[in-house]
Amino acid sequence: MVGPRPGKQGSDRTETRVFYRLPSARPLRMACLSFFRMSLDAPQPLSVPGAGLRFGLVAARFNPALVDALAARATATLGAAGVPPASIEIIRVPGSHEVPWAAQRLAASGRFHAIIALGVLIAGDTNHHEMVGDAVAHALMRVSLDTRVPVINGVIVVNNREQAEARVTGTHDRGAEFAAAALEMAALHQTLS
Ligand code: RBF
Repeated sequence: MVGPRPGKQGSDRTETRVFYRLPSARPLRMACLSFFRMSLDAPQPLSVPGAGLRFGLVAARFNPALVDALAARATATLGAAGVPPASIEIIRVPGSHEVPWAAQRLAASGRFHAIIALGVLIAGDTNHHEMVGDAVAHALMRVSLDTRVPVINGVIVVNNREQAEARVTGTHDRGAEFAAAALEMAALHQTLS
């Protein structure tokens, strides 16, 4: 709000109309972005012994090189924690949109302490990837709460391939982070069951 405009100089008339100045688009956009941007302050992974824990892993086949790398890093992290390969069941689905259904089937089987759901959604000409990403996130949360089996949302939503590579094989190692979260939640699931 700018406030009431003073009257013309030399005039005793004060204009009472109130003027609002529209904010320029840039600060507004920055405010929205920082409001919706998630923190990057990830926790230090706990050292959770993986022996005796069983994991279901669902991976989309869309963007195969990226999703395969996510899956490889996730399974390597589980292995390093002592989870034998036989305790990790991997199933593939066409795309990220199909991941929640498969996660639901695995979770409902009662055979796993945690499920890891992996996919990479990259923007095309539209915001389709954001819509699918939102739907998948909600569905995975629902599966987790309905079945009481922790489900790790490892479906990455990015604007371009470069961002995806940075998160999968570059400066970040999301596959390892998802596996670390799965180990922690699986142990918690075992303790609280
Ligand atoms: N699936 C993904 O996992 N990642 C993608 O980046 C992706 N992009 C898509 C783009 C379009 C235009 C369409 C139609 C589908 C895409 N899918 C993607 C596949 C989607 O998750 C799902 O498998 C299909 O829509 C079939 O339900």
